Amino acid sequence: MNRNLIDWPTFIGALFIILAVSLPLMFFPEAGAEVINAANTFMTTNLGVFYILLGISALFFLLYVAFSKHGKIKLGGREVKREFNTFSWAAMLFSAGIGSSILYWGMIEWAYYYQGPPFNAEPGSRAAIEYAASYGIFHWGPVAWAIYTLPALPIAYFYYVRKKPVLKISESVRPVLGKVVDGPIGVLIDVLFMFGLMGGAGTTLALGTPMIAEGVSEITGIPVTMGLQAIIMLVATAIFALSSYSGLQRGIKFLSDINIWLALFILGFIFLFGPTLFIGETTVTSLGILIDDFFRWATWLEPLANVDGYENSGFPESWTVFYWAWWLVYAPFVGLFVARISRGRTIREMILGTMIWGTIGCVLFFGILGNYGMYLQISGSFDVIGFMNEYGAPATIIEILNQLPISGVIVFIFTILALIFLSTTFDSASYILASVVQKHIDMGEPLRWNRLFWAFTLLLLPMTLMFIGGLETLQTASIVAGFPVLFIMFLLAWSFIKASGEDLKAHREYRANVIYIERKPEKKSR
Ligand code: NM2
Repeated sequence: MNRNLIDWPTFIGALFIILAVSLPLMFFPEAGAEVINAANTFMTTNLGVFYILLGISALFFLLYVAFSKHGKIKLGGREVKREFNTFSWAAMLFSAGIGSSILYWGMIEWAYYYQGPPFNAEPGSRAAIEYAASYGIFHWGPVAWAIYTLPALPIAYFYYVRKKPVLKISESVRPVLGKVVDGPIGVLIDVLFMFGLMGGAGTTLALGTPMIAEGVSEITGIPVTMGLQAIIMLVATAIFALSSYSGLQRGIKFLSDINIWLALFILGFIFLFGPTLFIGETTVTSLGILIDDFFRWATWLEPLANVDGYENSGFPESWTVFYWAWWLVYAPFVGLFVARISRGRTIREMILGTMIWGTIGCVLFFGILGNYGMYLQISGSFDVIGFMNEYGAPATIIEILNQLPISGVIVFIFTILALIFLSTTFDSASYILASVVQKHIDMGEPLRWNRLFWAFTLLLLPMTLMFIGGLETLQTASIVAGFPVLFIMFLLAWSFIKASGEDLKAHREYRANVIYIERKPEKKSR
């Protein structure tokens, strides 16, 4: 065990902040839940505009970078080959950034919009149905993926072009903050990012566990209890701890590949054996609606509620702002991960690849899973909404699958898929948390005990909260944990432009299609 490699202030700082949040919640669950809910409401209502601006600016920023000369820079020297082929690369970035939540929301998000549509549409009306089919794709589409991709730019740039063997957020803002990052501010940036990620992971686990539990209960007949949910969390942890322990090339890549194949199977099956034509047509039509309404949705904050009989629906706060906050807390982590696997690509390939593959993947899930459920509702063959209002979302998801042929097999595969999807997010998260608390990782991998340690720590807060009966509180944890990350995003974007701009100035082969920036490896710091 090499203790010298560990960056103790960050390690202890992160642990401290997690305990500082978990312990009071453990001892004062009710008061704790109240404080968290109040903070959520305050943030989404009063600070929502910042999240909305972040989303749309991130999208334009990335498009600019991709098509400017910054986008031509290759990550790594002239001889460097791509470390992963495009399929594995796309599979890994999708599996890391997307977890079991896509199965949850992909199946059921439409049902919420159908009943509570945006823009004052009548619940259940034609307009509501159109929004229901397309708004989910918006919340998992290009803006969301732009939020994910932004941090990858400076991180990949410093890692592969400036050759600093440190995978840290604080390191990526050095061009802007200078030596300040070597002090407590640097530690604070890393700790806040880790805290945000834990909040986001909490939201994921709090949504995924009850759904997997419903699946297990459907297959085995065991009722859904807290005990069952706890066992599921432990099994998921065992899987992702093991995969993170075996590392990037073996464990993480292996699980991601199975994940994608199983997902393609489920999607293909529902598409072919469900209402194929309806699914196809509705998905395509939704894309049109989304493109047509894009700017309206991407900037909607409902300032004119109460004028002309418009009611305040709370839609932007509870959906768009919540989503952007959730993508935001995961973003530096996904950035670190995407950066790590993108050696040998150009910045443009990394940006467009992540945004395009990511969006296509999400469109497939929402188009197929969501429209299948919506078809059952509209055609009257299964009252999804009635069932959901009575038994809740997780049970409804499994019941929708039960309407398919060979539903036993499908529920089984779906449940396994949800478990693996959850694990592929958490294995990369613990891998990245471990990297962040090391001084350097020398192109290799972070220490094994360190990876295991963070795998189990990720479980701590959700597990305690579940036992005190507060998984709901955790479902919106991303929002509270995410606010500081907003500022970090801004620093990251600035820092990338500053550093790559300086290097490009010194660079001669200006007009080439791919720009190689050769620099000597920089010294390790901190
Ligand atoms: N995002 C993509 O729970 C998950 O699937 C991981 C969720 C941010 C909405 C991320």
